[in-house]
Amino acid sequence: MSEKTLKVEKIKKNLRTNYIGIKIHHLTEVTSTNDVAKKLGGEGEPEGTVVIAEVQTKGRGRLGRKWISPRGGMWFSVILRPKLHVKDTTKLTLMSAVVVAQTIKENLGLSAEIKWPNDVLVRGRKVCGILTETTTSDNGNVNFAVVGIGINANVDLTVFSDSLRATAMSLKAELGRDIDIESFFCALLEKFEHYYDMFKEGKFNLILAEWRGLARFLGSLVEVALLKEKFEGTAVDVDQNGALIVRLKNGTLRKVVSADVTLRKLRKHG
Ligand code: BT5
Repeated sequence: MSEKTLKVEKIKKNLRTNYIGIKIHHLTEVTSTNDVAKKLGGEGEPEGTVVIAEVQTKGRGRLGRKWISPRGGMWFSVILRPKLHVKDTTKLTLMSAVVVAQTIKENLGLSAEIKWPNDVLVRGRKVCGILTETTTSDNGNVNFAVVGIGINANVDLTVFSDSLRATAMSLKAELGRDIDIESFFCALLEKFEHYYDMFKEGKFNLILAEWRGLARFLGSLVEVALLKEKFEGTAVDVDQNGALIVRLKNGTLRKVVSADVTLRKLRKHG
């Protein structure tokens, strides 16, 4: 068992939010914070409750992929109770990507960018992944959502495999020093509440506008990998529901709801 490094008391003292993170379950080791948050959500924990762990033994990404979650990382889940149809779940992921990217920029001065749908990158390498899961009623309305966010905060990259080191980055490695975990986490939760309030006020279009500004890959040539198919095209935009719009070589537009996107050739800027 590892020791706890996150100081929840310090967070509680400094956190300026009304409901996000007012209740924090801080665990030494879990399978996945999303598992714990889903259980707590089912038991009626209030909106804004956060579950954070030092280590995850079965951290997961989309489609059952593994999320490597060693010590030093920020592995947490937020329970939300939005009025939302399940088909709009991606909106919460896009919102959370804006939250993480903006916090990295403002709190640490690094230039973070977003890759559709759920990655935050620093200098083209993944520092954060987001996994939003929901439980729904028969009509498809969301009972509650769990937004799981994994940030390679003070992760030592030597614990990653060679292949993961080629695509991943940590904030510590990028800065050459440990980040102040508690102050970063407070800033993140405050921003989360700000954007989630906007979301609940029906202002997703404003969040999407910010998302576009952070999504440097828009306008670039990408490869899109679906479960059973791959194709190339130019990433044009995201629509109101968070789907990616890709222009194929023959000029037709194709909408993608769930996929992996790899950058092929970056659009020339300026
Ligand atoms: C994701 O999936 O990026 C979503 C990751 C969500 C993690 C959080 S941590 C808190 C909560 N509890 C959980 O169990 N999950 C959430 P996806 O887009 O499918 O990307 C998965 C891929 O990212 C893997 O197949 C690896 O290639 C790569 N990967 C795994 N661990 C990584 C890490 N720590 N940093 C960067 N890349 C990683």
